[in-house]
Amino acid sequence: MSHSSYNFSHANSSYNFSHAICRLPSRNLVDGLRAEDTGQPDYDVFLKNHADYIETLKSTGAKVIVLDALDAFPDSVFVEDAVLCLPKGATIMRPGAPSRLGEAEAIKSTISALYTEVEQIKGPGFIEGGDILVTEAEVLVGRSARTDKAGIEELASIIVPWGYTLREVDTPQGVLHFKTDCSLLDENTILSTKRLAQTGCFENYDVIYTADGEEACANTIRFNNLVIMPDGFPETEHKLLDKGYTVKKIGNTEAAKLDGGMSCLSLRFSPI
Ligand code: CIR
Repeated sequence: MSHSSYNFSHANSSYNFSHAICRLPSRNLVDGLRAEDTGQPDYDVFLKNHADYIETLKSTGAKVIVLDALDAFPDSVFVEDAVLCLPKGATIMRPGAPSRLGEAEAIKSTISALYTEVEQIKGPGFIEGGDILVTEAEVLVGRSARTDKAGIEELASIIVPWGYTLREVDTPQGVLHFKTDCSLLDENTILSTKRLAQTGCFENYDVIYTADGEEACANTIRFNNLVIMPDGFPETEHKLLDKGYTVKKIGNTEAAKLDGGMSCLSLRFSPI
C-alpha cells in the first residue's frame, strides 16, 4: 500500500491513526527517571532517534504535531503518559511519578484544541498512559507502581459512559508500565513477554512472544501499516516478519536508559 493512499478509516481505530503528537526532548532528559543506572543518555543521539521516529510516523501519511521541549519536566518526551486518546474523547492522566505530575496540565491546552470531549483525572488516584493498552474490543489498564485502583476507577467513570469496556489487569512486579511488556499488533494479536502473558491477561487474543532475552522490545507500536520496534532485537523481528507485518526499526538505546520505548514517545489518535 502506498503511504499517500493509507486509509485512515475508523474501523480498526486501535491502530489506524491520522495524527500523532510528539514532544521534543529537553536537554534536561539526563535527569529523567530510571529504575537502574545504565549510563547517561546522549542527547544528540536521542534527538536523532527521535527525529527518525517522527519521520517514520509521517511516512504512513499521518500528521505529526511536534510540541516544544519542556525543560521543567525531564521525562516529558515520553508524552504518552500524560493523556489517553480514544476515538470518543481524550482523558488527561494523573501521573503517579511526582516529578511528572505537572506534565498533565502542560499538555491540556494542546489536547483541548484537538478534541471536543476532554476529561481529566482529578485524583486522589494516579494513572499513566503507559499502563493502558487499547485494543479493538477493550481498554486494558494495568495496576503498577504508577497506576492505582483509584486512578483506574476514575478512568472507568469517564470512559465507560463513552461506551468503552475497561478491564483492570496486573503489571508484573518490577515492570515499569503494563505496556513496557506488550503491544497491540492488530485487531486480535498482541506482542508480549512471557512473564506478562503468564498472568493470563491475553486469553482472548493471539499472542506472539518476544524471543527469550529480547523482552526489552515488547514495547512496539502498530501505527497504520507499520509495526515500529526498537532496533537490536533480531529474533523477535523475524517472528514479526514471518507473520507478515511490515516492520520499521528505530534506534532506542538512549530512551531505553530512561526506561522508555516506542509507545511512550507519541500520542496516537484520529480527531473526529
Ligand atoms: C519514567 O520513568 O516515567 C520515564 N523515565 C519513562 C516513561 C516511559 N513511558 C512509557 O512507558 N509509557
